[in-house]
Amino acid sequence: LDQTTPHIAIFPTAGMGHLMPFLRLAAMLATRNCTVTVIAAKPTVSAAESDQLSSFFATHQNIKCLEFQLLPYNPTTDIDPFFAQFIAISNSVHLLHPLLSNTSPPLSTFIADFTIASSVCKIATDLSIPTYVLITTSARFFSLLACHSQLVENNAKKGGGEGVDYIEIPAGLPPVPLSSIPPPFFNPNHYFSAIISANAPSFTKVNGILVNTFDWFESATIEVLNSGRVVRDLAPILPVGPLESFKFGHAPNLPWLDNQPAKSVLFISFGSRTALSKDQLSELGVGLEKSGCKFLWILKGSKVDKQDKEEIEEILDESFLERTKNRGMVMKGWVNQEQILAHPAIGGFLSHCGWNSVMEAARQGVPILAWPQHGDQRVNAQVVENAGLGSWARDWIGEKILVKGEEIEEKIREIMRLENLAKASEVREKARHAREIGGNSEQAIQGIIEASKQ
Ligand code: BUP
Repeated sequence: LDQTTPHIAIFPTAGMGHLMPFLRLAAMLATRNCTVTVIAAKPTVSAAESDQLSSFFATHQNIKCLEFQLLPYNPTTDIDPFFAQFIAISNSVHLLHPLLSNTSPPLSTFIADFTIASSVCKIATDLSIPTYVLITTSARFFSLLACHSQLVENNAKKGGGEGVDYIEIPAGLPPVPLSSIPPPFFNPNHYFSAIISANAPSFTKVNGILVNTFDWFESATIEVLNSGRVVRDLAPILPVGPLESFKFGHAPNLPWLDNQPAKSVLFISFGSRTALSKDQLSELGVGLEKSGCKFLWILKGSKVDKQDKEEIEEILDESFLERTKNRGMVMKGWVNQEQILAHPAIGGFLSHCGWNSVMEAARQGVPILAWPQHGDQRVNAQVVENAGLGSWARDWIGEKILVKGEEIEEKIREIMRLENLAKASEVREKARHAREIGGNSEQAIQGIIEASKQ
């Protein structure tokens, strides 16, 4: 075994929000003199995932792909297809053992998604190699996952949240509004909750918990988690973010954007899994039009892209498209989001606050107007606001309420103000320091590589 080039296996699970950070980490390790194998579970849920995997391996030929055919899983109930994939991967993961015990060179470290942490821990123990989990959400939301069983128990004692506005977190971390916690979190019969309870115990068994965040951005949370006071014997939290973007086959071809003045365009995307209702999309159009702001809007018509067949003109009013054609651009399909956020014309980001999007905006210094929808997004939106990267439109409560165009107009005007850019630039500088040689995030990555050589 060549002790100078460790062989690290990387295992993402389902959805772009989980795949992107793993591919980024894989590329970063490969450029830091590691042999890297990415385990790609097939079939994927979305076309975006399989396209991304193909283009990634085409442009990173030094990274090995281990195609992992999943056992068929046919849920009897109506279940979110991405959750179904987490379960399918969990059900198949034992089949990995023989594939990983014979690799050449032998594996030195295993880094996996937290949704399969327990099974991966067993394999890594058998192979006598260190295991890490990579957390694809904020350290703040992770603190809820880490003490899930305790929070569920406390909630049950308090009568299932009746009359409770805030959830207390151990060790003096600020309480979280109950309205920010996804309801399935407290429902032991829900897949989301079952996945957390099955895997949270391994947070004390792994060698480290990598989080795509940086010390400056979430310092208080990271410090408290690492004090051992939230969960006794919790593995060390290692902030490794913001993860660097990897090389792509081609640059975005957006001549319209290239011709816009610096920092004048609002970028709008609700991530890979959130489709707003048609009524809400139309109100967003009203808000955009009234604000007078230039915009680049990535439109999504359904949760899984394979079903997203409608044309832009079938989703948005044609007269809106006609009236705004000189100062706005609406697109469907996959764009390279981080490259767009890095574009000099982008001056704001209306975002659902998926955590990767937050880290990309931090890395590029783009102020966020947070319109979280579900899952971890409200907790992430609070982190964004606390760090000074943007503001959270708190009253826009997820999927249930129709937010009117006038309210959207006002918030858009606010986020495009110059003072927000100054604050976001400061965040960008802190993010860059974390990634420089000697910065906390870079040191954490180097620590994992060194530990893999032993
Ligand atoms: Br859509 C889209 N291009 O067109 P999040 C997304 N992305 O590069 P999500 C593109 O996918 P969860 C597109 O830059 C980010 O890296 C984006 O992850 C990229 O949101 C990733 O931001 C999306 O975490 O995940 O997918 O909604 O719901 O798990 O937060």
